[in-house]
Amino acid sequence: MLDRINGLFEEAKLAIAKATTSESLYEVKVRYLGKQGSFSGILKEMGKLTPDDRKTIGKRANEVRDELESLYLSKESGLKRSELNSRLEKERLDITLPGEKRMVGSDHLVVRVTRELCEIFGRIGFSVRLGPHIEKDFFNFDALNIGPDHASRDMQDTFYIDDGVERKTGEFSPWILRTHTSPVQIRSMMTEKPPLRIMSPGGVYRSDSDVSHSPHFHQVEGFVVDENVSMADLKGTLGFFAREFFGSEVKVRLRPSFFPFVEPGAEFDASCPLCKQKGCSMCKGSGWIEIGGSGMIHPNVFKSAGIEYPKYNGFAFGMGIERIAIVKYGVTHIGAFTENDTRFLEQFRS
Ligand code: FA5
Repeated sequence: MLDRINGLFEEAKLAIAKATTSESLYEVKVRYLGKQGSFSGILKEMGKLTPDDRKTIGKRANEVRDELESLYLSKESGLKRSELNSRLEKERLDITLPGEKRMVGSDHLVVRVTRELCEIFGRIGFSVRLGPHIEKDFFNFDALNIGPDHASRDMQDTFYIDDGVERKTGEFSPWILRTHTSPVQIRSMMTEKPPLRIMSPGGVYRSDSDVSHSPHFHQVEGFVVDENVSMADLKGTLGFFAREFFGSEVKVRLRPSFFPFVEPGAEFDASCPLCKQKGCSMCKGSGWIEIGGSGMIHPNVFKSAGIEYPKYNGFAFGMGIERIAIVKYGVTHIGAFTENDTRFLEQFRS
């Protein structure tokens, strides 16, 4: 047994000397000195020895174990030190190098203008409601007095969502991407009681694309439902918005126009804030810039939404957020809003 102990001692010393990492060294320790290791195996057999042999062999076994333990500890501290040194070498930092500049994000121009609009209209008592982008044709068209044959229902203008139902040619899915923010008028009138003074900003979608039209753009809707609301209230509200948003000298004019959900209907223009009506490329020399649509809410809209008309009446307006941002910040093409060129976005850091 003494020979086996001495043999194992030599073997373990060699294994300790050969270990190159603290992990492989630990494996050596487990193999020779662990509970299930070679030395423990031998020590378990000591019971079979005579008392004299047990004394001599036990003494030698203890010496060998103590010596291996101390060899292990000194090798372990050497390996750990050199592992730490090589890790520090790899992680060496040259604190004299110039730092990396961190890019800080900023609000997108559409978000910034939307916030501005909420703040401006908030000052005259409008509160914000949001509507779903995936909308039912009832809210986007029918309830807004847009009949089944109206051109805006055409596939050329509206993105229909395939609901998996087979239909005859010319029949469309009732699910669409909303083409304007006006469905929020219906949703609000159906769930809230007048007086209402609501604005609703958000994304809208149309099958439309050129330098001034984008398939996904943003609108803000505004509407008031109360007793004795007049066209003068509409014009006063739009004038307040135009002065607050574009500048104190800006005027607003209404031009008769048609939208099925208002009667009378009007497009509204702002006097060009860039050239102060002297004539420039933005207003194409006319001195006026088209901003959006507006009018007195049509009785059929009140009927669909369950509002008691003529006890209550009201006005509504809607405008393109990119459109007013283009005018105020001199953006040259609508694509700049979606290209995400950081040189464009960085100009609107607030
Ligand atoms: C409407 O969408 C009406 N819902 C507005 C309205 C509300 C009228 C309430 C009356 C009462 P229109 O289709 O004209 O109207 O769009 C309103 C504004 O959205 C336009 O003046 C324009 O600024 C913007 N717009 C329309 N199409 C696009 C497009 N494809 N890309 C970017 N902006 C657009």
